[in-house]
Amino acid sequence: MNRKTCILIGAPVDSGKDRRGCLMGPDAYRTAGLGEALTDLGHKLRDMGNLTPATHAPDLGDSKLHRPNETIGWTFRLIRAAEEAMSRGLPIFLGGDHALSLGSVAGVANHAASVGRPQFVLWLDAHSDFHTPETTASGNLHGTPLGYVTGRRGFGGFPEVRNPIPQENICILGLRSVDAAEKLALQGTAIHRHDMREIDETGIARPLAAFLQRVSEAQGMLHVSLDVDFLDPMIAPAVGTTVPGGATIREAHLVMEMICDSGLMTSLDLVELNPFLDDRGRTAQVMVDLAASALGRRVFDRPTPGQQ
Ligand code: B3U
Ligand code: MN
Ligand code: MN
Repeated sequence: MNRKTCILIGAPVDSGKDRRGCLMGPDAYRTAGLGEALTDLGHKLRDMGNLTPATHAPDLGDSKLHRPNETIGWTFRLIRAAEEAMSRGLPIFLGGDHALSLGSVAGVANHAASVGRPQFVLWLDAHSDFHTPETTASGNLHGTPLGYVTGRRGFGGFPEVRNPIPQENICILGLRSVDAAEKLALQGTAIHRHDMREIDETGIARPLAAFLQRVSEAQGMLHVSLDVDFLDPMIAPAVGTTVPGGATIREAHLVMEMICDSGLMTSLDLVELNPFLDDRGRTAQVMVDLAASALGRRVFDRPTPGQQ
């Protein structure tokens, strides 16, 4: 693993859904030792502290959406933070709920376009997060980031998406809760999507290796967005939307080790951790350990079979 400059960007976004608590996420990751884990691996570390949203109109509760203006403020702020960080190192966005990825992904995509490389996105999540403000039934904007960054319509008031992610550059792993409207919309796209049934049938390495191969062939930049609910709630209970039947600790570490071996990851989101729901910090610790695996921690150094 070559040494990187890891840039921690605290993004205590809590406007993407009703239940509060994700705003404590960035400090829980720091408390669980994320910084030390990365420096122990030989990386340089810069911690930008916790951001605040750009100035925005007040949320008056008159929308079917939950706190849209605050999320708009966060999106403006995070696009800028992502663009700035990408030219200096590998940003790690410490969520915050998944609404933070409207900004982180749109921002890294702007950077990729500016250096003439294609942007790819690996979405590790129980959900597909492909709604728009028009299709969401819950009004929770944490269910919309993939809709936004692929350039779906209906995001009035949000920053314009200057560099939409091509659908075929996205891979979702871990799906087991997809709303009817999202399913219909997804089926008409080229987004690569793998549900838990497929993971049970083929193993998690196969679809991931195929995706990493495509990123590598295209000399792409790779953003990884890790939602706590990708994991099974037995190992990661600190999330508002637990869905049984998620990835095991072994599957999740394998994913991270393969990402590390590929050398392709250029940015990372850690999202949806709600420390208020945690059990003595164990979910925060699992997320820190997974980030460490993605950045080089392993038992013995050896390449993933089939990836040499
Ligand atoms: N698709 C549902 C549920 C959901 C999406 N993301 C999370 N939950 N975490 C929705 O509300 O849009
Ligand atoms: Mn999500
Ligand atoms: Mn989710």
